[in-house]
Amino acid sequence: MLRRLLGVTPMAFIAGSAFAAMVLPAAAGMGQPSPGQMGLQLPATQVAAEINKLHDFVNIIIVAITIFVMLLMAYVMWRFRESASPTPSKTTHNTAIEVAWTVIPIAILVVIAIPSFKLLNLQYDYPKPDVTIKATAYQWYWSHEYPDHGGFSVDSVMLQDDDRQVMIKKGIAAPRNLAVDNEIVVPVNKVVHMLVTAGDVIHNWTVPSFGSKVDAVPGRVTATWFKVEKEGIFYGQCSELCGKDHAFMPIAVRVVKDNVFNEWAAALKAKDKKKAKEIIEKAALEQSGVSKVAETAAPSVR
Ligand SMILES: [Cu+2]
Repeated sequence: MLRRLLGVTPMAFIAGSAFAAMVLPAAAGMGQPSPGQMGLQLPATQVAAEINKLHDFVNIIIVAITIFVMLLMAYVMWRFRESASPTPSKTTHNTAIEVAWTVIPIAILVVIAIPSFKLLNLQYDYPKPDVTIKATAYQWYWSHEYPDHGGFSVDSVMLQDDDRQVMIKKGIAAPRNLAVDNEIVVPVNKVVHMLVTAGDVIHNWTVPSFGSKVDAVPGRVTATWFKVEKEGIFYGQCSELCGKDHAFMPIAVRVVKDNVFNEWAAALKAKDKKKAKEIIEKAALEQSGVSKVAETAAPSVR
């Protein structure tokens, strides 16, 4: 649609996209990408919010530097063209300018480094966990174990189209290449530590709206943490090229109220998979009204 509106040639599309990126508010999804999205997915954790802020801040600096260099080049080409300056200056050194073009870039890097280190500190300063989950990646699905809630584990395999239609008929959103058969569940506003490893090759546990992205390496345990501030469904994908089905091993995290999480965990601890599934479906149906509002409101939020 945007492509059709903005012009017929690729150049016009590129110019149009650049213009749109500058003037239109970013349209992003909460917990999943949205059509025509510009910018990052909407944040659901403090870490993701800080990542978005740093991204926007650095982008402003990049745009300002690019405009400055372009204007400077245009001015130099015009001011020192042959007809205006037939005998070129033989100047080779200018101490003031040389000091300026060394000191100013250093100052810009320091200005970027300060919020960047603050963000790194936030990401790696793990608060005390309320829930710990161990994620193991396999070719090509995820297994999540809850060691402090009875040690049960949940295997998540991507839903095929037929199975997605069954969910959609029930009124539960099941986006293509993102929906899985068994979602993992975490409580809202609780600190979750995600320990990540792999059983075969290197994968990567990523949920953009949480600001979480960590490699899953066989024989090693890496970690990330998140405290999700909103209920709903949050999707991510394996982000380390791992083989032919790399694009088809999504991660689906259902964020629910504390009591719903406890019921779900108790059901799985008692090996009652049917009841656990019913609890998730009930939560999904309750949340679907909420997520519809979030979807339509998304373009104007950022
Ligand atoms: Cu993978």
